Amino acid sequence: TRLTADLKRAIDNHEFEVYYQPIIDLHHNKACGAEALVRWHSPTRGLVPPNDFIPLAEDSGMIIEIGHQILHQACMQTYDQIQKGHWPTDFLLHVNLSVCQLLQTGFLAQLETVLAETKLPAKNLTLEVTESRLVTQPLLTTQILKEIQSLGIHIAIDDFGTGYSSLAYLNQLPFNSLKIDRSFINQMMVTENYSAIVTAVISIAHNFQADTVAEGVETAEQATKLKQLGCRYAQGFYYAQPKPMSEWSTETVNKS
Ligand code: G
Ligand code: G
Ligand code: MN
Ligand code: NA
Repeated sequence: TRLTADLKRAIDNHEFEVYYQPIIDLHHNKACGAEALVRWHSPTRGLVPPNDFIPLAEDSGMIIEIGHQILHQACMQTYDQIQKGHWPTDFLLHVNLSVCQLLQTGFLAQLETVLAETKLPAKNLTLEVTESRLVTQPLLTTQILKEIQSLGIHIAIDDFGTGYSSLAYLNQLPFNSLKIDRSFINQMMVTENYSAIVTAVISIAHNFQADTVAEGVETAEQATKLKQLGCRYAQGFYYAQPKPMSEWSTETVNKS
């Protein structure tokens, strides 16, 4: 198709740009990390959001090369920000990973190469994987995630609570943080049931010595509630939209 051809050209021409959305430490009300969210600058289509091309990239296998470019760009820019003193030395860069990237042969070597080339320490990198995508190959993905952790890279489970995986499976899965899906955060103020779900996720994470990141925080009331429930980290439009590195500068988020 036309989209496939355009996407191929986009890879050759490096048309992808990483945007960053701050992740706020609710204890200090400042950014302690950021999630990398890719955008495609297409010469004919304009700025294309990931939902419009990541699925095709996954089906066609192009996600392998696109994912590599994204990871490289994000690690390079993060190292640069830390070097310049704009971001703290313990800043956590979150990069989304498709399961097909995880399962490609030589992925571990690719990770090590990217870190070596960009000089970003492994401890500054968190890879986000979507829970519902892992269950297709549970044993293999668990094994690979453990190997990734052994490099010093952290694992976050994205969209947690929306998939069909069991809590028994979670017990097998290596992870350093759970990202609470924004549908729960959204409903939390409306329905007591959702507030109970958020409380349960935070409790599960604590039992696994893992952190929780609330996604899609849009109001001060949600932020206050999350603090009361003991959630440590949050991201969402209340704090900031995803934005290109050129718009980040040294600005910090200050909201209580
Ligand atoms: O930024 P936006 O809200 O449009 O992102 C939509 C979805 O696209 C998110 O759920 C996110 O997981 C996915 N996504 C964004 N950037 C990347 C990326 O670099 N790699 C992969 N695999 N998915 C991404
Ligand atoms: O699936 P993933 O969690 O990676 O998705 C991140 C997506 O969520 C991005 O597309 C980003 O633009 C979007 N997003 C970030 N903050 C908010 C928010 O506060 N509200 C909503 N509705 N979407 C958000
Ligand atoms: Mn994510
Ligand atoms: Na998510």
